[in-house]
Amino acid sequence: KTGEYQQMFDKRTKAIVWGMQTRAVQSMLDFDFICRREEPSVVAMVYPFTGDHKQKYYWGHKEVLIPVYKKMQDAINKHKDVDVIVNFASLRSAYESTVEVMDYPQIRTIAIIAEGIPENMTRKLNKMASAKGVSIIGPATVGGVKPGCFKIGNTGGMLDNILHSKLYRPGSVAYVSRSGGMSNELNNIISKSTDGVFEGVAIGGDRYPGTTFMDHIMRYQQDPGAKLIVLLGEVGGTEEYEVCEALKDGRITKPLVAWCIGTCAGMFTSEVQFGHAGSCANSDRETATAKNAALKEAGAYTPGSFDTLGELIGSVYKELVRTGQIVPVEEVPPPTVPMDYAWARELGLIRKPASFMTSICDERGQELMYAGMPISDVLNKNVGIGGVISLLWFQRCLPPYVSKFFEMCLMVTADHGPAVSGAHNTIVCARAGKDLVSSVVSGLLTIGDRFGGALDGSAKQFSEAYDSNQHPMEFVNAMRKKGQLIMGIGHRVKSINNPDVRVKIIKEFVMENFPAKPLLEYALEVEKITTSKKPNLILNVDGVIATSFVDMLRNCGSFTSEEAQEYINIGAINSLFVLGRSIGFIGHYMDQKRLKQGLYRHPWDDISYVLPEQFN
Ligand code: Q5B
Repeated sequence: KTGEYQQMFDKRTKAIVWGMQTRAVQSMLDFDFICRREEPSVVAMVYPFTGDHKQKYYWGHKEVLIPVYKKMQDAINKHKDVDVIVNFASLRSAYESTVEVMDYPQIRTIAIIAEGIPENMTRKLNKMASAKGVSIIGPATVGGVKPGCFKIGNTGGMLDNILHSKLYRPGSVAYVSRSGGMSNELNNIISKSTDGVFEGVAIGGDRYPGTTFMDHIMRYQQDPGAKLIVLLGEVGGTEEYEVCEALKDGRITKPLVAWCIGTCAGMFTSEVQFGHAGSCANSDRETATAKNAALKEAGAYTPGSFDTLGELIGSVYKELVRTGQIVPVEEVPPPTVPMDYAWARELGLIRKPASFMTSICDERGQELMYAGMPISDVLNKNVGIGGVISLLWFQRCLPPYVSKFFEMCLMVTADHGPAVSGAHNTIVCARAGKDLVSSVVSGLLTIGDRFGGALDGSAKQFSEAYDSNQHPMEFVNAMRKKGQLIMGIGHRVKSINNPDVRVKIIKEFVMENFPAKPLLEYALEVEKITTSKKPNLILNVDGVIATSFVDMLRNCGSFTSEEAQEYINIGAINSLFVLGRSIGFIGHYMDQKRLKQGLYRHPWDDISYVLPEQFN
């Protein structure tokens, strides 16, 4: 309180923010911190879409927790010292939330940020506010700022801008504007030409703002801290004439620098609607030019154009200093606030080694890219699932026959009935009531050397034998001597008498389409030897895919021999079976659920109990 005059904001002003506007709240707290406030100005947030909880913010270098309430009533009851609401509600809910807030007598000021609130509703709000003695700033505004004391939401822009305009300590110039964007420009102009802003409010661009130019100018007139008043009006409306009256009848005695923007409207042949709902001249009186002339005539300082507004403010300020009405104070640098990581990085001030690297997919731009190919091209060029595999697994477009090979492998390995290890596990898991992911994963976990995961071993064993010029017979004997099974050879049910059609399909395709297939041919020689010993020791589906895969890597012309070997070494050859069989496992999961199959219990007669005898 200064005499009779009740300040709207001071160093102890406390606010509740309506809406989950975390950036705006952090911006308010950073402002408070550089203003050397003792406590944050935001004491609570209200957000009806979550339960009561706490939200973490920075207070300088430290972290603080600010409570978030579901209900405004709870926030108000817990924080009796709050008299400002910063209402970020959307245009649909701003009316209701403002009406609710006005029920609490402790609330003296409400800033309404939303644009587009219907004018009839704004007028109702204004009527209610005036009956209850509440000041509304807005709607359609960024808010306002009182340097050194309090800032509404995002006013003043980012911290570097706030520091640049010295909003962390009060100056002598109080301004009122319509536009939030232009209020930023005023902060800049005023800080350059004077000792800075004392207070600034953007009343908002709607036709019926909650508080008007006059409301704020009359506050500034009474406030001893405001030595010079700046009014930045605009085309549309007639309120500037009330300011003229107040200048003429002596209600405004402090020097007033005024300018209405939108003087260019006269250059257009028809009436122009500028950005704000209220910025359109409905008569000659509402033009910026007419209002500037009237303000000048009434005794306001008016520049020749907006370009010289700063100079004019500067010269009026200097006169006030010269006559001792303003005594500039010594500058004290504000405390430092750590810069946000994202902002510092954008400015190129810091660098940090990335925690992980990726080289196959980039989703950051406008369009998702698979290894450099926009997703729309992936579809327009019909690269198919084989093409997508080429891009995401190998970062390149492989020849069409390779894509076809991939797709065929996926098709033939997609399922092999419910009896195999993986499908069995998926079924048991689904019947135990588990979800899709758990059931499918349970099936996938069975893929290994014996079941479906022999591709890697097969690729390694056959290629090592082939590369070291081992005759197929030598290879078979050497493996037998080592007591090792040949990966990719043998099947539980398939044999030369009951051939595996899947193997035949892949073999024929590779023989016809691959430019060279030495490893597959080598494996077929091995098969001749193993099947001569036992008819089920055929080149199985794992073996035919694995050896063909290696032939593709080595001979399709898209890989160096080192790259081809790397894929074998890193265990990439199992990939086609894993992907293909996932299709079947998903099918089995759905099937069991659809068939409403209950919990599976293995029958006792199918278990041989071989317990130790000594306890019997
Ligand atoms: N013997 C697959 O064995 C099976 C030998 C061998 C040398 C071999 C076995 C094996 C290597 C791993 C492999 C992929 C366990 C299989 C798949 C997907 C599937 C599955 C489906 C689907 C079958 C009998 C005699 C013994 C052994 C000798 C056996 N394999 N010698 N190299 N590879 N293969 N797995 O019939 O002298 O009598 O002691 O481990 O490639 O998983 O449909 O079911 O799509 O889902 O149980 O197709 O071959 O034979 O172990 O009783 O052995 O043959 O040493 O000799 P069996 P065993 P001996 S495809």
